[in-house]
Amino acid sequence: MTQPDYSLYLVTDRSMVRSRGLAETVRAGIEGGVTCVQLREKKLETRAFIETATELLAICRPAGVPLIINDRVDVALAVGADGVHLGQHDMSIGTARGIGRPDWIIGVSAESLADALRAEAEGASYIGVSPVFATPTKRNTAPPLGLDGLRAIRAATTIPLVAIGGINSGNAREVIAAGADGLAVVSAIMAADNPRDAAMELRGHILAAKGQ
Ligand code: TZP
Ligand code: MG
Repeated sequence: MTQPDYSLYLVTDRSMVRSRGLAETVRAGIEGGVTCVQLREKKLETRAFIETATELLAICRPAGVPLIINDRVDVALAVGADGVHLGQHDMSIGTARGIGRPDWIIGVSAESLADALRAEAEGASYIGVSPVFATPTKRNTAPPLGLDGLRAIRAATTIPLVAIGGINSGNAREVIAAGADGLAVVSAIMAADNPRDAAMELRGHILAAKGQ
């Protein structure tokens, strides 16, 4: 299977989208160049979660953009999503691989070099390096790893790295230069006045930093 394109990875947050709605924000992001979407819901009940995932899949799939579900393996299975993203306290990679489709993308958040090494050894598809910078979007994160922490994880691992936490168009290039294969953003697109333009700007920085 060819590697998914993780380069501009949108993580959803419905609290940021105001009246335009979650699905329309995701659609605009994809129009602007988002290459991968993670549906992240911390408060939604199961039925509404599945309805939202179904709605996003109808937008992502025709665009060739993978839809990954945060934490909820059951929701990913129910809707036929492309994989799951697991935190350090969520289901283990091995358990999720045993339940999910053989071709599932399974991403794992790593808050340290040790987490990253373990995720790779356990068969993660990619590592979410979390957080690179401090961010108001998520409370209770581990201390920021910084660009040095990202470089250290890049030097010690071979699978794709997706950097998250405080990433925006002002620091996008340096995060790619430090070894990230992709940039995961929440507020830079979800809270933007124009999510399509915000995604286009980020995409431009990513392509420039990768020399493409
Ligand atoms: N995981 C680690 S940091 C974070 C998540 C979900 C939030 C990142 O949000 P933002 O707005 O892109 O800084
Ligand atoms: Mg989780």
